[in-house]
Amino acid sequence: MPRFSPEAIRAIALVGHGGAGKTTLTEALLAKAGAIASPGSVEKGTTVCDFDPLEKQYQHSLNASVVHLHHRNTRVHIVDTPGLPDFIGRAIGALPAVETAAIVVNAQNGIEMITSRMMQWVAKRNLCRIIVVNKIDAENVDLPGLLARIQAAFGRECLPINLPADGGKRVVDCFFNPSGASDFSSVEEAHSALVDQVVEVDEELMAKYLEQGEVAPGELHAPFEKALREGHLVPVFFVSARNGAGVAELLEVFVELMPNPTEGNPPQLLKGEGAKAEPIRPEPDPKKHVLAHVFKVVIDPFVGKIGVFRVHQGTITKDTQLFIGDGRKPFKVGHAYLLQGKDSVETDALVPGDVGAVAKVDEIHFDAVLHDSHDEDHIRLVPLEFPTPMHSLAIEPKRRGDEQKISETLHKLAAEDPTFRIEHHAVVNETVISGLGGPSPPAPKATTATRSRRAARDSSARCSSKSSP
Ligand SMILES: Nc1nc2c(ncn2[C@@H]2O[C@H](COP(=O)(O)OP(=O)(O)OP(=O)(O)O)[C@@H](O)[C@H]2O)c(=O)[nH]1
Ligand SMILES: [Mg+2]
Repeated sequence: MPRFSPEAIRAIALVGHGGAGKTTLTEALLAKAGAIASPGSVEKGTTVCDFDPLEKQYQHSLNASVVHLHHRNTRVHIVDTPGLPDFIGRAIGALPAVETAAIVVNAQNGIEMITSRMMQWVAKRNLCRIIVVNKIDAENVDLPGLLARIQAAFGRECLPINLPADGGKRVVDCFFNPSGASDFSSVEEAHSALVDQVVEVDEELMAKYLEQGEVAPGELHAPFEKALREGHLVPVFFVSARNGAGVAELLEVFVELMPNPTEGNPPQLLKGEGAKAEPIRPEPDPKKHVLAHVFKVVIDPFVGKIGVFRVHQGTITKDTQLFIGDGRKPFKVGHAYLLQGKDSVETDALVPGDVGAVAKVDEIHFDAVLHDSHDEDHIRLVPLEFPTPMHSLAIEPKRRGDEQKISETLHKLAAEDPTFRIEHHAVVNETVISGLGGPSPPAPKATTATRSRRAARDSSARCSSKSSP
């Protein structure tokens, strides 16, 4: 497998409300880049990302799923996240893995609850943002109205970087090659608005632009990245994951315009304890000591515990010895993997920007910092803010003696979901589980409680609903 320099890597999370089309779009991007032969469908349960039987049953993503593709000598890692509120902890948990969040908006439904909340969560984590309006092929969509609502809700910095044409069958580029007719608005005006916005972050370029009336596209790259980093520009991209309009162009934008690890905002890491903790800035340099962050854990019945991480500094190979957080006992990587949904592909090296995985490491846990030197301990991520679990269930074993089985299953769930909590109330000798999902979810949508109940049932447990804490 070819090695990529950090400059040739992009890491992008698709986030947004349930049903916006993130998994379908991931599928379309994988197919367009040739990573899969043809796009699967959520309805048929044939997508790379929704591989869990429950995801197929409910036709919703329940986990953050990682895939990668290659386009123009660039490796693009995509994290497809769940949009259902019950599983949103798994989407928030994945944000530290990427430079860019693509907030996918359903053109039919417009701005939804998770759209707005994601825009805030992502801005708080200092990620670069792009809004992707999907389903432009659908009937009765008001795209000019939606663009106006996006700008009213999230600011004038949300500017179209392409526009739909031929009734949503294709798109016209407004940045690289702005010419042609669009379904609404003007391509030339959209181009000028983008350039105006970008040059505002660079005084010298602004002066040149005012004097000459134009700047060469090459000169716009660095200020474009700066504008993204500072949240001064949020490009709005129109696409249809279903009919393919804009998919090739979106790949192009990911590779040409979205930040590589040297261009994005650095991850929010702290070194030291308590009040003495200070922000540190890892260098995305493959030659330095390793720093990586675990953003997802999977307990696989066959493979064991899988830690999915993002490399921020250094190079991880099969021979690397890694420490977990402040632990003193290192583990040897053995096999370094890239992920493609449920499949793992062994690779010889993971460098800054890469999203990779290790298997069979029992001590690995969500939010762990992995490093290869004692100088690099006492480093952790600025804590992620998760919604408070609002639903609790008291559970008890149906049969005496099953306590151990139930406890193991619950701890597996807690390892995988950062918002799932287990408490033992000693006075009444009661185990209470809490999560974001309500105890009686409307069919067919799955919730944390559904999974909890299912897991608990599998472990011969009986649940009784509790009032919210
Ligand atoms: N018409 C149309 N339908 C689409 C498009 N993209 C996705 N869909 C459909 O929208 C539904 C939801 O798509 P998903 O890809 O599962 O959406 P998601 O954002 O991954 O949803 P969650 O996993 O619940 O967060 C499915 O029925 C898709 O077939 C599109 O571009 N046009
Ligand atoms: Mg999905």
